[in-house]
Amino acid sequence: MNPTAAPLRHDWTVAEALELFALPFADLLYRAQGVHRQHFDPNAVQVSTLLSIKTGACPEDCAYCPQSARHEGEVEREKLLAVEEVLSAARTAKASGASRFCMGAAWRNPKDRDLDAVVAMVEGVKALGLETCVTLGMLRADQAQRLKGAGLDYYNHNLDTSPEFYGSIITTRTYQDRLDTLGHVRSAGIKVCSGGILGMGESLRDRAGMLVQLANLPEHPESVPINLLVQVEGTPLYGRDRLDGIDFVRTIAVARLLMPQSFVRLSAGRTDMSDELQALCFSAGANSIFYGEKLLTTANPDTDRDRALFAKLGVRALEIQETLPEAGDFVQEAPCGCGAAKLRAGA
Ligand code: SAM
Ligand code: DTB
Ligand code: SF4
Repeated sequence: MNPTAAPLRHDWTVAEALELFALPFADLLYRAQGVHRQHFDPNAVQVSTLLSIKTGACPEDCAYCPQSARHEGEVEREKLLAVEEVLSAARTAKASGASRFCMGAAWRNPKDRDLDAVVAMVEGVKALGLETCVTLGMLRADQAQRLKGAGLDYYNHNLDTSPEFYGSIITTRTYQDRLDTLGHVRSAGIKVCSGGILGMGESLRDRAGMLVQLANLPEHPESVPINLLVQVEGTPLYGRDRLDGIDFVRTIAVARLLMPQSFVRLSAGRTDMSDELQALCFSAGANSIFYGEKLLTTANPDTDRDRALFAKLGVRALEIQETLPEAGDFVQEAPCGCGAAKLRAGA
């Protein structure tokens, strides 16, 4: 993007990442924002909307997840939605100002007949003029190729944490399984969305370790979701100590420094964050959010609150105006007249 910027690195060490984490907060933010400004408009945020297309009854044992059949707190199960239901939700998301529609399924991996339906969903959502993302669990190489053929833009598959801490959170699939899926997605030519969760009881070294794993992939993921654990009653991680907000912002800043050209998504957990904490995250280099009142099964901030936050910060929603011909009406001037824009009022 920026020819004067330092070349991207794929040889980060955990020790180097820890040195960045240890910087005085103002110095870390200054450096992260400097790198952010080399590659991105600092006042523009990419906006995605999520839909759970198949909910609950998941055979995996991810300790954070309310959709695991192994936890008492499992959410109410729903079978795979009909294609038309998904497209109707995608139309609503588009009308509300999202530029990307992400569909999530509580599967260990998709069966080939499930993929027939997902292919139809991806084609339909794409035809609406939205970018498409799916998160379906582990993929084989041929399944990734099929999704690419359907026009899929992004595949979300998180590393979740460091290799060392991983075994205390998930035992039913390995870290290497996750890396293999990311390899299939990349080889198929689909953009990679991969990040993790903070606040699960991991150490600072684990946070550094996770970011180093992501940054040292052969190519940086185009999108890096940083989730704050949403604590759901009945899941094994319910009641863990809450992560300090400043530690969360530091992780966003280090993600920005290690992966300068990636979109860093301030992902799950915003409902529990103040506007001030979210503003710090944007200042540290976060430039993507989930927009809409539900994540997969848990709450996300009200759209009114997000529109007010964007307006207060002079932030505009990115991308739809670049990717969609009719997107000119998506943004409007912020009330201060400073030229910043906000999500369309009344959406
Ligand atoms: N089943 C597929 C999988 O695990 O790859 C796709 C759906 S899964 C819900 C997608 C991601 O959501 C997980 O990898 C995890 O990072 C995130 N997630 C799930 N539950 C969460 C929670 N309670 N808090 C924060 N993030 C969560
Ligand atoms: C990601 O990293 N976060 C999103 C998305 N990828 C699929 C999911 C968050 C889920 C939060 C818990 C829930 O709503 O069930
Ligand atoms: Fe299943 Fe995905 Fe939840 Fe793990 S994170 S239990 S794989 S839905």
